[in-house]
Amino acid sequence: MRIIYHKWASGVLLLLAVLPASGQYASFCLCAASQTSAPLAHAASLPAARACPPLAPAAGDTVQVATVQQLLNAVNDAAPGATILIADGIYNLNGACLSIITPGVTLRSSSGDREAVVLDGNYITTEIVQILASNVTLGDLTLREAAAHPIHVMSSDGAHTLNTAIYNVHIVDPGEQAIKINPAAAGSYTDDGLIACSHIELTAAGRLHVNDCYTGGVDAHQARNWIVRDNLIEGFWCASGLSEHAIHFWRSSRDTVVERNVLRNNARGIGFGLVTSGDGSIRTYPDNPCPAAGGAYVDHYGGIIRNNFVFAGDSALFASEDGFDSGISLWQACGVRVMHNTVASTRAPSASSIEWRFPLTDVDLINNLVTHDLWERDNATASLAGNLQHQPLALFVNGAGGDLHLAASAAAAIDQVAAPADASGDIDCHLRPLGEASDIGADEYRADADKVWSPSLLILLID
Ligand SMILES: [Ca+2]
Ligand SMILES: [Ca+2]
Repeated sequence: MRIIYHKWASGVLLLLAVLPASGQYASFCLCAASQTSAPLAHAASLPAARACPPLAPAAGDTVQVATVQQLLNAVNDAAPGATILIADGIYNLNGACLSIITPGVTLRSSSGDREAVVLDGNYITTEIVQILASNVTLGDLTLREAAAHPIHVMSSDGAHTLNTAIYNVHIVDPGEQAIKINPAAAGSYTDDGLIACSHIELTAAGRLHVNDCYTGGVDAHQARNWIVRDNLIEGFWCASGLSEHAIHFWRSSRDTVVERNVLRNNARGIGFGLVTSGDGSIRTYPDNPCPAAGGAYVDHYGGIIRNNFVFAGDSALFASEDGFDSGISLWQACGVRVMHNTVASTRAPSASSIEWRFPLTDVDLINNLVTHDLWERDNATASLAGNLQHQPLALFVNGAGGDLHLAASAAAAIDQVAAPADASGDIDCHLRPLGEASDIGADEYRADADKVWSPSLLILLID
């Protein structure tokens, strides 16, 4: 096990991340080095420091590839545990699909620069990477223009697919959903995955290639224990039709953690659950995680949504058929905790900033800050504390542009609440509380936020 500490400016050492020997990044880190990839035009809206250290150097069996054919051969012939290092360049797949059926395979750029290795489907390749084995890692890559799902995580007959890690990946213009997570065989599931530090986007050019608005960011069915953190996901909407969410776990998924993501200009931000009937596609859990349901169908069990920025401000999104629908939606979601999120839009959503819907939905909604409605629908239940709704964009550093950090003048939100123990760090990994009390929403205000994190890292290795 590797433990990373970060040296705080004051000299205090904070526990940042605990990395299991498998390389899977745990979620309870407070923070680590900032992202090093190319700056984005709207970088100001991103957290000041994210829990995104570089992947550890490749170890063990490694294979270097520099052509599409070498890449295909390496994937098809990989030994368990092998790392495939891809040389910088653009790889026009022209129909080829990388189907990983060997456990423990890592597919990553040799340089570590995710923008320097582009696997391009050119809308000819349907799925760029299929993951059908456990302990597979994709890292430091760009995947663009898949005709269907650029990444498809699936179980196989008689075997679960566990511990998928998708880390520092840039996905551009998926023809369908960017990351699809599916049980492809009855009784076998795709659990315990991680999607982190990645940028997933649908651009105006890519939007023209989406059919019947079958698109979205991350879409998971019957999946358990996934962590989706520190990602930027943007642009998932259609001129006609309602896009899937930027992040959606449903069809009896369970215990998803969604944290510190920045979601911009998506028709729907985060969704736990959607439907009230499994339609024959039901995963049951023997420990009965929602006794109140009495055995009736639940579309998402448990889980945490915390410290996310969800923003909509694109006039083209608002002008589209369905507009900006909702920031966070809990539909037939039993036992979810929704804490310290900020949802802001420059115009009213079609539905709500945050909503909880259907009788088996039972939500803890704590210390969230939104510009429009918190909406209880169709006999759902919520335990509400510390939330602020109908707030002006003036509370934020740049409310019109989507930097949802609190402005110094945001007295309505600053030092107003106590944070729950399971929301002790904010979207920038600032520990709560700063000042006299914790602040409402995803940002804990700090006047000198840029100076909090020293660039020096102290790394301790403990076997
Ligand atoms: Ca405070
Ligand atoms: Ca902060």
